[in-house]
Amino acid sequence: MHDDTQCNDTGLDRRTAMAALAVGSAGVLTAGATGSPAAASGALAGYAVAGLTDHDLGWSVEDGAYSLPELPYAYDALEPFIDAQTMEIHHSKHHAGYVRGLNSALEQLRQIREGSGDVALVQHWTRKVAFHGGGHINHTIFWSTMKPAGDGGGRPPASGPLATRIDRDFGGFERFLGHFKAAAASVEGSGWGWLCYEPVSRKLVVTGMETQQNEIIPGSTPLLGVDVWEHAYYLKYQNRRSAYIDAFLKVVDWNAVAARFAAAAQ
Ligand code: MN3
Repeated sequence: MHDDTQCNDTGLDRRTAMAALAVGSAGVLTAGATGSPAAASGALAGYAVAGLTDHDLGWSVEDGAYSLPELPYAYDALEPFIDAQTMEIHHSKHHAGYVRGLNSALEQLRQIREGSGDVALVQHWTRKVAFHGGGHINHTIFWSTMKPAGDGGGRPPASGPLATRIDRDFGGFERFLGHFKAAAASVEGSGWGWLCYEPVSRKLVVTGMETQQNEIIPGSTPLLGVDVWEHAYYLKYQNRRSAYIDAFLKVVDWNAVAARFAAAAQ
């Protein structure tokens, strides 16, 4: 298994990475915590974050830091598809670790700007912001696009703009599912499978993501992601990643995905 503190190889500069985290909310990260200008738009490691608020991300202006947002349901709510023990560890340990890592990296960059930190480590801490910031955002989206199967989770969109667009861009929902599952299953090592909205071509796209931020089309907006890090499924599914992906699809909140699409495609 991979640990949550690994670095990555993204080439973002500090300003880009930090500005990116401000997207979709009123100056999250940049304004209070760091003194950097908040960006009106941008991209964290290649994707734009539409529809997430300060509250969603646990941002506190007073503290100048993030906190772990609560789940919108109980740890056992997604049983039997996602087991309670995995959910609890995933949220309270792994997601919490990304929040801690993000706050720590931002604090280090602040100290560098104020002259008490080691300027030679700007690239290192910038990469940590991209990695842990990506982890925080990805998991926040992940939790918010699942719901219990008994409460409508897993029910595909029967109609509406998202259903229409999936038909147009993928040739039907089943073809989309095949593409999405293959992309997620074939991520090498730790990463994610995503359905994104790509604003230049104005199309839905499916892509794999390496670790928490790499290999995403720049500027695309994540709509639905499946976490395929082993910590997301190994307790229940061991090496059977595809079985876990099938189970995940039983608890997708397609109404939430449709809302994210509506916000992204405006
Ligand atoms: Mn995870």
